[in-house]
Amino acid sequence: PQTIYLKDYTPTPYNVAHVALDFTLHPTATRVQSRITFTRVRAEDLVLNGEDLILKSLRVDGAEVPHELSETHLTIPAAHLSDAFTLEVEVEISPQTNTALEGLYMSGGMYCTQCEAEGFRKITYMYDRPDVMAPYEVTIHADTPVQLSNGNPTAPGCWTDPHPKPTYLFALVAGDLVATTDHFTTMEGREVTLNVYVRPGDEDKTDYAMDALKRSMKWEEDVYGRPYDLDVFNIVAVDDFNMGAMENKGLNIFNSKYVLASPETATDTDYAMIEGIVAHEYFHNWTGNRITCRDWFQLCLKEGLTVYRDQQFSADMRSAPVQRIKDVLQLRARQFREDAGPLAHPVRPEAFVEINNFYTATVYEKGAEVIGMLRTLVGPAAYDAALTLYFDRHDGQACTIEDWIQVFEDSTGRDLSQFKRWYAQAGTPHLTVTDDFKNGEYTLHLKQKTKPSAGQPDKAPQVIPIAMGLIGADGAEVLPTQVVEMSEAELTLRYELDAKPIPSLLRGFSAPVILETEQSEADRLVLLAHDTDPFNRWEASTLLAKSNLMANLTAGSAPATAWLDALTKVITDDTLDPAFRALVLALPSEDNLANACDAAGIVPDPTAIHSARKAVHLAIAQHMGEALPALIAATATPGPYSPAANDAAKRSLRAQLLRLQTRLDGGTMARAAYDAATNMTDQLAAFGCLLSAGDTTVAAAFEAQWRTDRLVMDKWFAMSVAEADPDDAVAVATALTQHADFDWKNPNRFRSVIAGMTAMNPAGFHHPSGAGYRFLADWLLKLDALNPQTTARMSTAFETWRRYDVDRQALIQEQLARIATHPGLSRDTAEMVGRMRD
Ligand code: HT7
Ligand code: ZN
Repeated sequence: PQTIYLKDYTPTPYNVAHVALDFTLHPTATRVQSRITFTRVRAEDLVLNGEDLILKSLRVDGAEVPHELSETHLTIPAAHLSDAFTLEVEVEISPQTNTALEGLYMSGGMYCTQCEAEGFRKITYMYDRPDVMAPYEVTIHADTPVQLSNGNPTAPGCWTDPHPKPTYLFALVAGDLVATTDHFTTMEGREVTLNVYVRPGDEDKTDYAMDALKRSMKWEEDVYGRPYDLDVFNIVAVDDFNMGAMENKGLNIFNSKYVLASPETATDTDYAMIEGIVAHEYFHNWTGNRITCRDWFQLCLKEGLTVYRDQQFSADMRSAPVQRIKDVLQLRARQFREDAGPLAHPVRPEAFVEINNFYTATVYEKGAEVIGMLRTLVGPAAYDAALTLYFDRHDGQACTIEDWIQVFEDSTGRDLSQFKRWYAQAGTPHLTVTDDFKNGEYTLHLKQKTKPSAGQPDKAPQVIPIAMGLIGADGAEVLPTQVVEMSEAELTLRYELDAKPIPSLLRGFSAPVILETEQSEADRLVLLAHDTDPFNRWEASTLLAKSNLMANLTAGSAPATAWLDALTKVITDDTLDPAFRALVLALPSEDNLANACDAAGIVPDPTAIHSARKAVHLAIAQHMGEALPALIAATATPGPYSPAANDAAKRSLRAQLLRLQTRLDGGTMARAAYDAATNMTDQLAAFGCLLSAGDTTVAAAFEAQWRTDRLVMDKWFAMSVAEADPDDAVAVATALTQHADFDWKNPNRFRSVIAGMTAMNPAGFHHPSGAGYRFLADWLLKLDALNPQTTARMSTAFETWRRYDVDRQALIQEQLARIATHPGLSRDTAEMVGRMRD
């Protein structure tokens, strides 16, 4: 397969002035007529993308012309083209047999599209690349009640999108859909009709998505000064979808999981995800759609910035410190993991085989961290000014990271050439800090180093903004937060002080680095109790939890009483946000501990990690013992369910406490909570507790109650595997794959069972028998033939294989080799497996 390089970027020899598309929809024989107006830039052949298309007719300015077809391209020789011409093409495609869910496909009897990154080429012949932008006119002929496309409607089935857009933002939906409708008046006075389209029967689950949309529209006006620009904004929920959602201009298409919510069927986490993803897709209208990417190497230009903006939005809608802690938990779980393994790549990659493989945590989440650092470095006012310049200067353009950085350089006068290394160097920098106190001088010595990664043996120092403060041994703040910029490999900071303080470094996690200090447990206990920065209070608690878990794992030690006391103090402190307390109570994940072992030079044993985590959890439960029932009672949320942060916070603490209580009473209180639950958050929390306690009836009861609800059943499938005893996990997962409702072609259902094992039951997945690895490989090979994108994404469960013992390594290698040599393996999966094996 061909590798595409950033350095090879060349503009097209023709521009596209206008695109008109006429669809006659049919499940297996859809006709697409296109009328595309081109203007010449260079006299070269016209080479357009096109895959899985049956060409029916082709004319240039009304005349037949010679042309060549390959599996992937249509070529018309330059000799038959003039300065300006219209290409008319008719093709036939088969949405029903399109199982890859890219291009035009069918989901539950409905037609829908997914064109990012390169799906438009499965609809008709076109320059399928983001730097070719044009206005679109679309006509849809279909016997469906609803037909939608981008832009504004002009007649039934007819749509005009005046804003030039690349192919990846094209969308079409047709089917039996019902809309919830509302309105928003923009800051410019534009009356916008808002619709959330769902399948009949789901219309009572759209309120929250609509509410989140209106709040997003208002927030973006208030905070970024950017209004919406069409008369209609449509959201459609689709059951079969490879990712979370898609920001098509004026017609966002969503995985139904991120639209549909009712108190009975969706958890607080689901509500928060819906809010964040609705906002994310809406914010793309400015950061992605109006200003798009010149090429796919610049993906972080739109994704990093849009993730950063949706995180800002969620922080404003909920608790900012809690949001930050959750974002960092995600970053460490997904992006640090990626950066530490064979799939590490820069935020702006320089080469790819299949671009779908680069919709990664590094591009999205590290990309967002890079924006956050930029804002910290220049300050909030300069950030706002730079963003205004970015929107003014680049509206309607396809841009690069260089354009983005230039805007900051021009608006602040700063030289950001070194900062650009954050986009170019893969790997997480390690920041090692030592300190000393002598003769009234406190010295902090900082060193940064990034490990080599594929193709990058030597890394240069990066600009690291370090937000820091100093705390006295009595807990009083000696130095309030200040931002120190580190740009060299080493930095020494000096402070005149009366006594040695405790440093509180990287407040708010001001840079995506791994901080290595020699901080004592005693100092961590002071920070946990007194740090003025909530992020670092939580960080202290997580480091204490980790060291206690590691001590149990390596030496069988019982958790330190001082830590258990401190934990109890935080948990019982009702002046603290319950959501914060819940985060403090949550133990580091098993994967996180495996990584901690690896970092400490210990080969992780997933079985032992699972046991150590259980032992420490039990010790916490025993320590809090009698206090638990009262604490649980104090988290009650009387009155009707509200997804708002306050109530959700209490439920999240309640769930953690109930887990602890279950370790003591074997599930008595969880059973009562399950029976009394009136919302899915409480029901699912109690369900998990009961499964973990070995309850033999609750799974069937839950299933019987929710059999007809697709999204709730996804939770049932996932939870059933996640809570299985590691020795039984493969058998449980295998049995679930034989369940009548295991529709493996549906990505949500597939992920429920497969990731329920790989991500949520690591001790089961890494079972010494190798059965977990075989199970994953079997299912990846089965899915690959139908849906390469989701298969490739899920193959990353193997990315940490080098951490493990030689026996496990050999077992994983065997499965990776089996996948790699499978006849007909997709380009997507071949690239991922190849990179993991290198
Ligand atoms: N920009 C979108 C990314 C995307 C995608 C979405 C659905 C299916 C396949 C996809 N490939 C790429 C989603 C986003 O980041 O907002
Ligand atoms: Zn996005």
